[in-house]
Amino acid sequence: MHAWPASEVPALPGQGRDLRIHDTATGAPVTLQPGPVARLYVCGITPYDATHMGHAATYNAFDLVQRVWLDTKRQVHYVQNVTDVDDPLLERAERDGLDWTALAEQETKLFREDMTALRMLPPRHYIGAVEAIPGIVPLVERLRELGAAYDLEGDVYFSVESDPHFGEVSHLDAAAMRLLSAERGGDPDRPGKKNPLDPMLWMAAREGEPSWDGGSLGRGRPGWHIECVAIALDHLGMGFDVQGGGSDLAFPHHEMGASHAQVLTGEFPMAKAYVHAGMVALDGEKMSKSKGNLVFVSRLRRDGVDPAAIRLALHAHHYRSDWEWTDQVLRDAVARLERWRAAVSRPDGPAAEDMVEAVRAALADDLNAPEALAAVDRWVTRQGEAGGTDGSAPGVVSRTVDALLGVAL
Ligand code: 5CA
Ligand code: ZN
Repeated sequence: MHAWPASEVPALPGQGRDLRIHDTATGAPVTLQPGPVARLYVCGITPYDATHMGHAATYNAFDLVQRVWLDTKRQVHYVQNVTDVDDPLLERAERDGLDWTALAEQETKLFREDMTALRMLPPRHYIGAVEAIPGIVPLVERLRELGAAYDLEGDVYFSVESDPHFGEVSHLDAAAMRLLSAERGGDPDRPGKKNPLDPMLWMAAREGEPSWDGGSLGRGRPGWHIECVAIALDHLGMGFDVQGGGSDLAFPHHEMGASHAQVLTGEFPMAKAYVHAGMVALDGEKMSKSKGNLVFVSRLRRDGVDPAAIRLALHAHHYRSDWEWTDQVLRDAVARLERWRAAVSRPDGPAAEDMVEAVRAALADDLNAPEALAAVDRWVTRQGEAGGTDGSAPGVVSRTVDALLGVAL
């Protein structure tokens, strides 16, 4: 699949800083020291509806991860998937009388447009579940050979007990795991499973549903977790730097994915850090496609909202906190964007080196974007109060905001 065009990232004076980021698996911050090419996998959308502010907030967090790394003169190998066949997509297509492939294509196209407008850096590999099937089948076959998978009425399940490290991503107790498994695509109540938490690796073809040749597995379609494992291992290999997504993916998705990969390779862990963004809510409830309480990026754009203001609205919240989207959040961002634009259009200002360092320090410290905004605000205020004599400062501010925050002034 093709991704979307990259906006240019200006180089900044001085030295970038290594990223220290909260790792869900250890429950503590970890300072990542990737090689010359940092490796990032972020779970992509299930394309049955348009990009809402919750998605945008999650992708915003991982865009910042890349920008911090790029500022250290590293390259970033970024991979993202598209879950372009799964139950929710098929159900929505059925409900709306649409062809499921057409629905997936249409929503993926809109996602690309939203990401481009928001200046989110594109993945180097953008891979659909359907195109990954030839790589998924051998992994499921291998798990079976290893005794880590079993058949149930033609479907193939992964046995969580085959991984001694199972549970080490999300650290939940059995009751919580069971509850979340039922809520998030699992089937803990299906009779005949070895462990209620065991997730499906391969679903045998169902009447009226799409299916593919699965070799010794028979016709069917892939489970959700193995999709991301196959794509991540194919393009990044084991031990990549960050696996990311919203906090709703910690269990079961990232936990199960880690287990699949660890049993397959005998290595541990799959990712050096598991990074999770908080949930964005509207009217007190998590924004979700299934609930329908959504504010769409594309809708705001159609209403004439500047994507740079949307970006600033996202940055105004720490990525790990759960927060509420309100009209006030957007109004504040629009006002900040106006202030910043007015400031950088003046011919000079106070020296900006401290501001650059403050933005760098804030982002390198667990992506503290609100603090980065405050640092830029302080420069803008100083300029407003006392003017300045440095003719290069407005340009430096503009480039910093572009390179580190993805906002074009
Ligand atoms: N295709 C899978 C991942 S492999 C999936 O979860 N797709 S999704 O479309 O449901 O979500 C895409 C990303 O947005 C995920 O990282 C998810 O955690 C995140 N996300 C979904 N809803 C919210 C929300 N309300 N707030 C923040 N992030 C969200
Ligand atoms: Zn995923």
